[in-house]
Amino acid sequence: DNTPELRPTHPLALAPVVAPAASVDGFAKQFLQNLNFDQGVTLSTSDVNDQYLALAYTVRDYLMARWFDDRAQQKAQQNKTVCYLSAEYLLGRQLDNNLLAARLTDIATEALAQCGIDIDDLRQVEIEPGLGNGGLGRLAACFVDSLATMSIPAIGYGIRYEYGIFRQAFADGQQIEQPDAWLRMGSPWDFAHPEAAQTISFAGTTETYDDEGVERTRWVPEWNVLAVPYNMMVPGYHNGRVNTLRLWRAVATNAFDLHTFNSGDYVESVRAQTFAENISKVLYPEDSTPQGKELRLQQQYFFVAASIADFIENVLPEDFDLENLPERVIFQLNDTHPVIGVPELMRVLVDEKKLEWDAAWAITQKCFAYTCHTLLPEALEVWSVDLLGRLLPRHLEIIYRINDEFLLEVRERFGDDEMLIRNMSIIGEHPSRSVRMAYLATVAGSKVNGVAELHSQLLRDNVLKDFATMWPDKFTNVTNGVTPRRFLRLANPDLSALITEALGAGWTVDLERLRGLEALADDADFRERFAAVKASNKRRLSRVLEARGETPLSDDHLIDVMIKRLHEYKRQTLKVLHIVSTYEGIVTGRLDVDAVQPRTFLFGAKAAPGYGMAKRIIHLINAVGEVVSADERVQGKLKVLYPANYNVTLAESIIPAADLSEQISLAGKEASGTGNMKLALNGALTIGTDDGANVEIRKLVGDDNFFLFGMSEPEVEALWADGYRPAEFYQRDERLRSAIDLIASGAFSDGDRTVFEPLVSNLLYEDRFMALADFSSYLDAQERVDAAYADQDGWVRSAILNVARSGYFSSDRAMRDYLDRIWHATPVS
Ligand code: GPU
Repeated sequence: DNTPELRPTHPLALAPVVAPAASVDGFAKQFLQNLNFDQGVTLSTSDVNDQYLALAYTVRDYLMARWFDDRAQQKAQQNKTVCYLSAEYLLGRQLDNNLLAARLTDIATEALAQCGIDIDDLRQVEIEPGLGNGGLGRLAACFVDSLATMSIPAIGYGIRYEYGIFRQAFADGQQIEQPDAWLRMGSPWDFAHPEAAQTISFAGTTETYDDEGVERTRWVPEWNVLAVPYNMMVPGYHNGRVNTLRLWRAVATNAFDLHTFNSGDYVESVRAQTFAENISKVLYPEDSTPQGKELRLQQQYFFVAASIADFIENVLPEDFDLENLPERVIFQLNDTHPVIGVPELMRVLVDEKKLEWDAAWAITQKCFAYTCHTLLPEALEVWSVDLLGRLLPRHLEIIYRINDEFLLEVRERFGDDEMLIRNMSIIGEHPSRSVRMAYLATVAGSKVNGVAELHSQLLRDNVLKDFATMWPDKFTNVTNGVTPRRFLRLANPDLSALITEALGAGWTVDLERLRGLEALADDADFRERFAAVKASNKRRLSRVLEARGETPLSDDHLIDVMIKRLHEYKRQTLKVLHIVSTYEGIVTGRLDVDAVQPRTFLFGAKAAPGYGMAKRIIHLINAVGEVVSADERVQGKLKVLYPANYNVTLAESIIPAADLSEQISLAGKEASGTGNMKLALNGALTIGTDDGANVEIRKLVGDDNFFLFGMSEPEVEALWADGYRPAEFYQRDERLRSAIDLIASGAFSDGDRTVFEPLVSNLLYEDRFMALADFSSYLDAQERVDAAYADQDGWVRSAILNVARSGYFSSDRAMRDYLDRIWHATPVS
């Protein structure tokens, strides 16, 4: 489809777009052509980055024809499209995923080999696009993978940050942040479409005007920027589909400097362009703790306004009647970050398309659905009315009107209960006037979902209780999932091969088939092979760590893994207390050394740069690690490893090698967790609290194959209500006292007692996340782990059962649940 208006006559121009031949020769030819004509080098003068880029372009070339096809087909079929709106996509490396999806892995490997190149060398060159912080961003990446694999017409919309999540380094055990210049070496997986740019406006005023006898409002903005889309292809697995991830980059408009910064100073005005371009410059590195910064609101509005306009103008047919919009689109709000899209769609419908308010509101309510990802009060995003009104004056007016009408509805339903009105209002008054984005999303959305059963229940019972009373049917659950392509098939090739041998190949798109492994858990030969895979994954991880300058793993160690963002509620501190206690127990002779299994504690975690306590915890982990790893008295027994800059790429090496998965958040705090799923799926046993999706993991894998500990959520509530005094636990529990005293004594800070004092006194006198209350239960569970690991046969059996029973946690299943319960979209035929 080469633009028919051009009336081409050349036969090539009339022919359909075809991919290069799917053969070693076809691949080699395209690769060399890209190397020569895109990279401008010959094979002999090329370096490894040239080769990597040419390889990536080649894979892209294969996907391109399918991507054109899918666009054309979606346009023709006019199916309902899922528009996933997310400020974060934590994609991880693209090369292997795309080779796998397009069945090109073997062809590419051989074609490159025949060019004298080892494809493994090129794999290492790719810098992963880290356009997200953690679970929420990675979830979005899993979802777009599953949507493509299930042939659902879907577009992922987001921001093309120039700098993704910072690179973490350690200096003297403390985190330092370095900018993530991921675009520096080229960006072969996305391509710009400047012709489809959108102009996005900000600030200014609103005014009313007479529109042929009708009074209307319009926004007179003060400045604007261009949103330039970059498409990334999202190939489905072995189904020939390619969906789109459309990420927006901010570019100054030509008029930008002239309009607003017309100082007559040419150099100043060019410099002022960077103001506009700052919008997509950097990802905010706070996970679950929004900062309320103006630039962040600019980012949110920027990408959401561009996405909505893009969908209406470029995906819908020209003459589309917007009354029918809900039949063609569902905008899924990935947490509150894109919620400003609600008043934006209202503004487009009412101010621009001139629909009546009520009609526009009816449409808007059907077009949005909201996923909440948290229970922490500090994670619920609010925007100050001052700031929002300054940056988006028309949107604030619209929000006020939405709120007025909503509160009328509340009064009609519940009477003039002023307390209730204050509690439910989209506008909060204390400590200062602000817009509660979660409430706006709840009022506007057709559905509101939590991300695990417990989480959805707590949303209904606590955080959004009044709304759930008002609209019980609005609330639903969709338990998270993870893509088995990346996190099993690619990350764990040996286990994948073993599974395929046992069950056939279909499991990659039908993960419940893993159930077939249950029977094999009792097969000694299969257990042996499963154990051999785990051992080989540990050796592979060891090589990866060595290449990063870390100490290698010891063969016989239990690999105990805690990989997730550093956050007090996730309780890395509780993990440290266990390590310190075990260390102290061995050194003082309190513990029977033979009962303690040799263990390596492996951490991966970044802390938000401004989160002081989290950074102190990192420092403590590293300090404890250094002392423990160097102490001859525990040599061969205990080791602590904390490789810097944990990211998706490193996760792909750690997860397949893990024996034990630490999921130890305080019950009621972790919305779901998704690392817990990835680890169970790769045969790690979980030690965990009854929190988030742990609850469902435990139910599925069975109590015998899961180490449960700690208070339940109702017990947590009861202890709080009772008045929680952590120091009492310290007084009562000798093991706890010894561990804390050792940290306080300066044993891990060269005798300096001040270094970790804030951390220790926080634990003793505040301990918001009740690490001390769960400590003894946790240690007991760890003793059960040691005993279980001593029985290798039993352990491997449990590990196999974990794999066999984790099929439910495929993001394909999560997509089916979204489709059934919320989206009601169907696959393209
Ligand atoms: N999550 Br809110 C984030 O990663 N970032 C956030 O800003 C917020 C939530 C996580 C939850 O903490 C985690 O429990 C969940 O599994 C994940 O989102 C995906 O739903």
